Amino acid sequence: MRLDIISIFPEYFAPLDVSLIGKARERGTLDVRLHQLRDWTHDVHKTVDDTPYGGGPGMVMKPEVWGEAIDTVIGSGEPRMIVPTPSGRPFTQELAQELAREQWLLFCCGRYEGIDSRVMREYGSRMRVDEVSIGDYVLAGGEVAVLVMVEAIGRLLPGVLGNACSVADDSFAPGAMQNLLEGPVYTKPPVWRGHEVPAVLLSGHHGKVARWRRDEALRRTVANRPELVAAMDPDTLDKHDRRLLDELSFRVEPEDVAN
Ligand code: 6GU
Repeated sequence: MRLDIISIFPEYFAPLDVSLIGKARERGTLDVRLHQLRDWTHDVHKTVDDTPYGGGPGMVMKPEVWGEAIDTVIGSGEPRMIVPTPSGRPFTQELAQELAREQWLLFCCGRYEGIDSRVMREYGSRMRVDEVSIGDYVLAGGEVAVLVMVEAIGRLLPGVLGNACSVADDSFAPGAMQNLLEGPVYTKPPVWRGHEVPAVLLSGHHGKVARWRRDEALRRTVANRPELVAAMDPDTLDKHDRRLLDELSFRVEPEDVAN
């Protein structure tokens, strides 16, 4: 996969040199190219922003600079363009999987109040452009959001993770334990500072381990993300699930209701 990133702070992307993503780049699975937006300015101050039309606080990134930068980076190609912004569509595991199937992604990092909207309009008529948010909070710029997205996408590329199963097992992977967060995990030693590993995990009883894991996943999801439990298809809840949810005082639609 080719991945271009245009930013006024390309230094933000130093973490892409290390770990899984760094290895993927060394192997050629990922071809990451960083670009300094200011290289496409023409004034001595290398100005990338200006005051917003209509007034209001902050500064808006100028369209001409972005246009020249994007034209040069893409040439006659048509990457999928991603613009990180808190006003974008949510970045989810599903979107990460969709983007991991693309051959070429271009990330355009805004700072200040964002990029002049005509840039997204202009390129939106030539290629797929998505404004994407990584969550309901405001960052100072899109760089960290792009790091998040590149890591989420990169680990899905064939051969990037050592263990193919660990991707399928992810909390939000379709077909994992549907809609449930992953429960707690343990390794050796069996007792650490007086804290024991749950005995069932040492029992070698695969059925009991699976049931215990589902219970823990349900408990954790009720505690941390109750809306995910509320959104579960009630038909996917067995008797044991229902009893556990009842113990946790989590209300679910009763079984066998005549429609
Ligand atoms: Cl993608 N950018 C910025 N600046 N803030 C954010 C965001 C993106 N996603 C959540 N907050």
